[in-house]
Amino acid sequence: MIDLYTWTTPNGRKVSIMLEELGVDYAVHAIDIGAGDQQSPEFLALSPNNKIPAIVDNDSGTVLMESGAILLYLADKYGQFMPTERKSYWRAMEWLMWQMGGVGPFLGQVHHFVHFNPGKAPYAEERFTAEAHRLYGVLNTRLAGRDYIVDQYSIADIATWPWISRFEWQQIDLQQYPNVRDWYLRIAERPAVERGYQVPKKVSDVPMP
Ligand SMILES: N[C@@H](CCC(=O)N[C@@H](CS)C(=O)NCC(=O)O)C(=O)O
Repeated sequence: MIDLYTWTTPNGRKVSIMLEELGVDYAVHAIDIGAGDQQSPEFLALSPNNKIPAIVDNDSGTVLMESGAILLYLADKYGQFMPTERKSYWRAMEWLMWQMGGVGPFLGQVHHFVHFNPGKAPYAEERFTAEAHRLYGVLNTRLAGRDYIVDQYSIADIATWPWISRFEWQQIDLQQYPNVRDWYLRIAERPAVERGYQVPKKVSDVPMP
């Protein structure tokens, strides 16, 4: 049994979507980051960076924070959603790192400055909005002629999709990025994605462009 500590955010949903895709048994523990649950000593013992998501795998005694590490761990443990052929494996790793180092941090800043605090820091709004468009452009180019980021559906897609699901907060018109839009809708149709999106609780339907 796996314990998942999470909240209704893109980084949290990556892991609930992965667990739903794998069809494994897991227990959900809601860490309300708006209420400051992430600062509790109990959670800090699991996640030394005070951020969700984190997992405890009770089979192996593994405790992990960082969504990218958790996705890699689960892909390795269950032998799914990560290509095994060497070239594709590293291509998927490359795009997973692109998500972790680019999409997550920069789109997160768009949420902060553009969605939650508009008008307070025009330079930051302009800078992070421009970076968001650049990242959407990169993904749009990568997805030209491809159904998924690397070969088959993989953790590169699972890591990236929940961030794109916040396109409204980012004030992005997905029609401007048709390959991203088609990929987004393809993944949104998966029942495991629909279920994973609603963990630890439903706040809305999956956004549709
Ligand atoms: N690099 C981390 C980022 C995790 C992260 O930023 N989590 C956010 C929610 S999406 C959080 O816990 N924020 C609470 C806080 O910053 O206090 C990962 O991918 O797991």
